[in-house]
Amino acid sequence: METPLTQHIVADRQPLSLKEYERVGGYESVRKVLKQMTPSEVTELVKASNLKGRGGAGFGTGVKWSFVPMDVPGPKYLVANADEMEPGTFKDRLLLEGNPHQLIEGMIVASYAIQANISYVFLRWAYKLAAHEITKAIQEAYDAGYLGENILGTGYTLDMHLHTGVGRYMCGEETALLNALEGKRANPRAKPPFPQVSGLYGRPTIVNNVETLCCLPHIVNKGAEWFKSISNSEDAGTKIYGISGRVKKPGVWELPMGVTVRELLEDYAGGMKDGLKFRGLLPGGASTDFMVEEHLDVKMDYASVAKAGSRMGTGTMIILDDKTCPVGFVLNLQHFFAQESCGFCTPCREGLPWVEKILLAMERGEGKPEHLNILDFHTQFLGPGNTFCALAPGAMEPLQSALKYFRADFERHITEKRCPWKK
Ligand code: L3W
Repeated sequence: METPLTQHIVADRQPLSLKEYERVGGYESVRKVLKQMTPSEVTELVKASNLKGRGGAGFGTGVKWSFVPMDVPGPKYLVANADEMEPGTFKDRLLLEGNPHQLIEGMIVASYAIQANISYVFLRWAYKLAAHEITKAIQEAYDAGYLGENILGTGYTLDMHLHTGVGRYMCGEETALLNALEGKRANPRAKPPFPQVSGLYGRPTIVNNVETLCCLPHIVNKGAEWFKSISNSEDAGTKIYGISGRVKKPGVWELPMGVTVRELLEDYAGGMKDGLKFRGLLPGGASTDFMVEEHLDVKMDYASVAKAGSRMGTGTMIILDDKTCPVGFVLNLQHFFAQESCGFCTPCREGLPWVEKILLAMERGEGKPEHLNILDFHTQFLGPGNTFCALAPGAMEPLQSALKYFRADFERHITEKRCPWKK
């Protein structure tokens, strides 16, 4: 696949061996940063590139690194968040399976910038092929002297370990991930302090998403201005977008940041399957608000999607069609979130199963008029600021927007005492 970054995704998922990767410029950025740049110059370059975190929040990567206290003695850590478990999100998987050396290269650049000597790939349990490819690639990188002691004779040392999670969505939240890495229960921690200051074992730690780290070698090699120039919007770079749902050609594509929803849906995903009409979409995994027909010309970048009342999140859309019940669709998501709550804070632990129970009652034709008010209340009660982490507020985003855009469908379930989509 020809992409603006040319080797961001290897489409056939046949990862390059180290030798092949080097032949197309692999590990050049490691040579450059270790031999020609100071750590703070690398951080400044990434800041200037305007790279924003691709895991969902879109926080400035260079800004995040700049919070690491560089004058404090003792260990620092870099962690690649490869715990991709957001429903509908399958972009990091292709990078992990298809181009593991690119991730390792990006991790070396990031580790050097914050002067970490130990790094981890925290990988989703189910990603077996990725585990195999990363293990192989880490060993190749050690054998070639890109990892280990005195890398390329520069005196810089970096070790890298693969850690496989046990398959809990919660581990994707950076502080829960750090607890899991320490062998503790994966509850989130209170922030502040942010991991940049007190992370793994209480030490300064940077947690970056896989796609974010994979952008780094290209930024180092081609520069901050180049990275900004390949975008179609205020947000720099390319983005790996994805589409799932009943479209003609579901998939993932690396495209300039800021492609419109319509272009993605019609030009790349080939439009809706025959006989189906578009009703709405979740722009970035399940924990985002629905966008509808009026938003088709919105650019898929952080600011534009926020202006449309949602969040770009992971940039991998889930499409809702007219032959799928929106209540059942949201019920399915709430089942996932209720199951994945870590149970640490009461609103999330008790509230999500309650929401699921009400939606299930509606789907079974047992919905009551007061249920709509109860759901409305829960979207506030489980909203931002009322829970310990972003899991429950994220779960409320598809629900609150479904209640806004598809309210008549919820009402029909109650008045007709059945799901209108079921025969
Ligand atoms: C220092 C501050 N650092 C924020 C840092 C923070 C973190 C990053 C983002 O969740 C979202 C969530 C999911 N001083 C800081 C600061 N930081 N303020 O910036 O932080 P935050 O809190 O905005 O988000 P988060 O907790 O990291 C990420 C959403 O993404 N999501 C889920 C994605 C799931 C996957 C997956 O399965 N792989 O990516 C989709 O939308 O709901 O809102 O590093 O330390 N003042």
